Amino acid sequence: MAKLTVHHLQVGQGERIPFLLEELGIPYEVKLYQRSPFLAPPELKEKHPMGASPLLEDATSDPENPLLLAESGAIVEYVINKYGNGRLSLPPTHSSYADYVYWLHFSNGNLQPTIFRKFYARMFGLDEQDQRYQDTDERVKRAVGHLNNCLQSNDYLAGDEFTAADVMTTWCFTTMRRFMPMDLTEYPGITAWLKRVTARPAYQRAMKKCDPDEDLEALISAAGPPRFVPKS
Ligand SMILES: N[C@@H](CCC(=O)N[C@@H](CS)C(=O)NCC(=O)O)C(=O)O
Repeated sequence: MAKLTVHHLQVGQGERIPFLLEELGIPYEVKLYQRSPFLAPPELKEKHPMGASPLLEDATSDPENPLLLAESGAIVEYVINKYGNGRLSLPPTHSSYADYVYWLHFSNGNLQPTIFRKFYARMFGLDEQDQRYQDTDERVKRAVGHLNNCLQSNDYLAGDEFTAADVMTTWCFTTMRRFMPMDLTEYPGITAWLKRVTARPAYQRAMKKCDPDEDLEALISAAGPPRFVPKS
């Protein structure tokens, strides 16, 4: 049996891994870290050169010297292929394989960097009338609109089946909005998908373990959850 520990910085993308492990029915433990005040506390920074969450510790092969893996996308592929028998992924022979691979990588490779560019434009004081700010805003709308179009005609990102692409993307429209407010009223494909995905028992169980204080209704509402306020 796998001996897995997920290191999760609370209110963050680390929740993806417990969500995946719950879906796959793979046992794990979770070690929680609190933001200090916004970023990782020293204990998490010491664990890995990047000091970011999630981290997966796998003591299955060598309990004395467990493997430590960072990057949520890498962890998702590792778990699915090593312990999940490929479940929640689509094989190359599947007609939606290209869609699966595309959306699996879209959240970390495109959506998040696009949203953070706008976040920094605002943080560094660019006025909303500034063309450079407007360019970042236009690109966010393009990325979110693109995802919404996909979800207007499909139940899940890769088509009819729930896959790891949905696991990777969910937090971008739930917990991530605690840092990057985004109204989803104009994106009914995304809000309907959020309801479907977050109603899954695996998501509910994962969030109870990762962030029991989060208000799940607020996380999926079109208006979005309240801004994150660090504990003093
Ligand atoms: N691309 C990485 C990003 C990891 C990351 O930046 N995680 C955030 C949590 S949402 C973090 O740990 N931030 C704390 C810090 O950078 O100090 C992944 O997908 O795992």
